[in-house]
Amino acid sequence: MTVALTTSSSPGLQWDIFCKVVDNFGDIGVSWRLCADLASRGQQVRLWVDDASALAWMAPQGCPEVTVMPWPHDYAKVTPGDVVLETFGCDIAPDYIAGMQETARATGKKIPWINLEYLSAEPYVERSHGLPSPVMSGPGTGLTRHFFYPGFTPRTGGLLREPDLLARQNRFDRQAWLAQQGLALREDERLISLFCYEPPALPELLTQLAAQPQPVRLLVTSGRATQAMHTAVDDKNRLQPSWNNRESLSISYLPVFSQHDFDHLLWAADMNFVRGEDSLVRAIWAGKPFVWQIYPQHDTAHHDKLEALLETVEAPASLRRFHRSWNSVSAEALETLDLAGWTEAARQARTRLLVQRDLCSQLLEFVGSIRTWDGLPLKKR
Ligand code: TRH
Repeated sequence: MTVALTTSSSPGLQWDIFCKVVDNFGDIGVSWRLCADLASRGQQVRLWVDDASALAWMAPQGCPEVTVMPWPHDYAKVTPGDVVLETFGCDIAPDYIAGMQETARATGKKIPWINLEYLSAEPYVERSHGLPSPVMSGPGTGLTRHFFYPGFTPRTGGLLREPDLLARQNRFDRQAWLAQQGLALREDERLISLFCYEPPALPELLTQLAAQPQPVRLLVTSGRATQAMHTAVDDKNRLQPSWNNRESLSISYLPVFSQHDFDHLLWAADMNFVRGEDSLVRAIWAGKPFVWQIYPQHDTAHHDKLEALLETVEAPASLRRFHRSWNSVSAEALETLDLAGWTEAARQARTRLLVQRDLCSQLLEFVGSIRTWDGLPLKKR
């Protein structure tokens, strides 16, 4: 069942958003973008997070309507917000849930409680989006959680896309931004950004890039991608010292960027290698050809997830083969890069998905519909 959406929105509500950082930057990255997006639409947000350290570089300017709060916390002293959202089933503290229960008892109204799920293009997303799940045990017994699934079709919750994203993109001055980063390029140099885990095919990619007729500059993001690149380059230098003799490949190692500058990197490059969840969406909005390294799961469930995404973006056959090798789904040699051939598909996928309503608009509407059913006023208490 899909919950019917009304056209009402929820102006000026207090949101409590919970985030547990499991590993990497996706949990906090998605949570922060959501908080900032909600704030830009007149909502007040408290982000309860167990490790806020990445925000120092990801969002150094903060956001006026978003307050970052520590988790754990003494929730007995906290009045729950008008909306509660847990990201990726992160299990809100029982004491906080007890406070939600208290509010329900005192007012006879339940606080909308949303579980924001992981992004996938698989068919189950349409079936599961919006489903209510009554809580049967623990301090929340009798309350109802609602599942909100991001996705790529109109019957899903959509993708994060800030109202000013396209205007920012239109204003973007590539040359000025590259100069600001101290990236002096050769005129005919092609730019490829690299944000990845440790893809076994990385040495193969380097061989391919070093053999390109046109010079390539690889912009390697900080952290795991940089470590993986150092290892791959060291190995190549040891085993095949002449691998880049033509010097057509040069490598720049980047500092950590704010999320805004991370977007700029994807807009500046001619092609982007991305990973995880948030950077995939940003690569789609960049409208440049991209290769996705999916977050690996032990049971290989990510294989189906990868195929679903490739189908959704209508990736050309060669790009699909490239993805399978890059993600170790197949043992085939890496397909030859085809920037020209893959560019049109990336542009078309972006155009198709821009028609879809963005995640925040849909979430506001969804919360509005839950509040209406439960007899809560649309306006702030
Ligand atoms: O870091 P990730 O691999 O996160 C992953 C995935 O989300 C995965 O699905 C999840 O299960 C796992 O975490 C726990 O990739 P992702 O999702 O793209 O998040 C990276 C964030 O880091 C994104 O918001 C962009 C941001 N970023 C910057 O802001 N500056 C930078 O310099 C870089 C490299 C990234």
